[in-house]
Amino acid sequence: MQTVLVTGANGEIGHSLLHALAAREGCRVITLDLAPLGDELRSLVHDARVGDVSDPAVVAELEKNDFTEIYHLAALLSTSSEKNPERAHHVNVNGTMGLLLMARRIGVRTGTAVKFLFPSTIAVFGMGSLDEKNRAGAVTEFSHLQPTTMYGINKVYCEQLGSYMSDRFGQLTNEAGVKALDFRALRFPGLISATTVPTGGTSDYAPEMIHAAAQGKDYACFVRPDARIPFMAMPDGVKALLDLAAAPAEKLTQRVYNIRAFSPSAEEIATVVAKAFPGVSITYAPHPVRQAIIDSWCADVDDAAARRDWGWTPDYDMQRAFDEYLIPTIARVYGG
Ligand code: AKB
Repeated sequence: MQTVLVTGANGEIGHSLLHALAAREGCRVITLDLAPLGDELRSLVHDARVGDVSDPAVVAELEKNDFTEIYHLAALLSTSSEKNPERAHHVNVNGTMGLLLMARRIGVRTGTAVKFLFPSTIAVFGMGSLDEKNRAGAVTEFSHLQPTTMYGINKVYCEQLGSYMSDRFGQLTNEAGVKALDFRALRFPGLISATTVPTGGTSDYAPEMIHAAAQGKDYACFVRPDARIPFMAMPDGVKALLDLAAAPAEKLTQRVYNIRAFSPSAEEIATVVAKAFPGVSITYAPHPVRQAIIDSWCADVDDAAARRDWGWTPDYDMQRAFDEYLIPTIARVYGG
């Protein structure tokens, strides 16, 4: 029996991940979120805790469990973090540090390395100008790491913190020489779910546009038509997390991996959405702060390392994501 912790379980990734974990044999899932889980999600898990991941008392209670895997999804996303940078730092950095230390202590106690799955982001990249962004194209894990947002800074730091604690601090702790902590991170592009709408992110224009159109509502997009970042359908995001968690440690040549599926401009997304849901109007009203964030993120990432080391490949390109996942599922969600 594996005991798995999912923090931020009420968020978009959490919703889909909990369904996938519920289908796994021999898996006891404990969740943590600031808000109680809805009835449907509650029925999928063993124990649903309500609390703040950055609260040491909450972490002390969690620590009584012998977790084998932790999916640390709780975070303030990019737009929310710009509105409240101090809170973002507290949750995104201190919350992660507290959980990493907890995971390490559990690994020491149980003699089994705790796998710590960390969703990082394309927000760790920082392009100095649009020209630099266009010239850079698909960036590797190791270049352009000059984030311009609090969220990006928090995430790139936590990638390094988790790697440090696994590679140095983590392995020194068990008498038997067993590694206590096995940190693995994925740099997610914008994720698009057919069943939930995100809040507080800057890649939100794509899912907002699709969900608005599916309800017959017009949409004013908060970035320019030429804005381009990579995106991915949510089932691929969850698949990537589970595949990276399952990958044999000896196959992994790095702790942090880029992943991607497709990289359309806002206008290319709008064209597909307008065709799928005719009659809605999509206009552009760029928001200066959010546009600057998108301009600072890369146009695409190079995910060759993930493909090579653990066989990453997305199931959904843009066409398939819309035709076989987003349009049919969203139409059902909104009843027609
Ligand atoms: C955000 O927009 O903040 C997130 C992300 C790309 O990490 N969706």
